[in-house]
Amino acid sequence: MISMNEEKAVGSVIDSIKQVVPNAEILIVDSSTDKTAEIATEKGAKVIKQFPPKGYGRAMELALKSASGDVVITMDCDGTYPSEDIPKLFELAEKGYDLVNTTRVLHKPKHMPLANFLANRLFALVTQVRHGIKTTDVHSGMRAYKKTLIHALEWSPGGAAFPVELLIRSVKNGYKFIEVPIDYFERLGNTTLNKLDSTVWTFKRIFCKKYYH
Ligand SMILES: Nc1nc2c(ncn2[C@@H]2O[C@H](COP(=O)(O)OP(=O)(O)O)[C@@H](O)[C@H]2O)c(=O)[nH]1
Ligand SMILES: [Mg+2]
Repeated sequence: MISMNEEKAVGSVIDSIKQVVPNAEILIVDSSTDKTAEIATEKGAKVIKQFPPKGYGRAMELALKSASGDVVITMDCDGTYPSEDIPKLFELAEKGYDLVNTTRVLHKPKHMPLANFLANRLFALVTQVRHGIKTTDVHSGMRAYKKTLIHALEWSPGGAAFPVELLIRSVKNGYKFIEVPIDYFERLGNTTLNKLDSTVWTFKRIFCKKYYH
């Protein structure tokens, strides 16, 4: 996970992960000024401090590259993703999928504003048309990645919407991809999402050739 000022959520998120996969390495790249890192450390997570914050993408790249398992599962540190689905993602990766994406938006989740739901569906539709990738959610934060994939490709983590690139670049490079539906819960604490910036970067990452040479 990556975290920035998630002290309201981090404790319960780590507890829920430990309940499902007690032996998993829980690693957090933290850029907080609040008590997130202390709580996470006390709960047994490995915390890598990245401060001052360098943005979602750079934190996520560091987290992905620092995890030690052959399969790395990402989630937001905000209580929105279902920890109980971790084993399902892990099993699909073990079966041979290099990237197991999840979709939150097969139906509109109760706790996702309508505008966000429609935007997510649009981003995925444009990705389908442009790249031929069967997806309905290019922004999901819950995924399983094979370690080999993470280290084989060169990423551009600067700027918003990095999950879009993680997905498209992986599939365009021939890695085996599958997507499964998940529940999406109400967020604990406040979002850091800047909608305009995220939208602009989403289209840049879908269309600009320099991201996929
Ligand atoms: N380390 C780090 N974590 C971040 C940064 N920006 C966002 N996050 C974390 O990334 C995750 C996704 O952010 P969130 O605000 O939930 O965005 P949303 O899911 O699009 O609403 C959360 O766990 C945030 O705490 C950052 O600059 N550095
Ligand atoms: Mg979130």
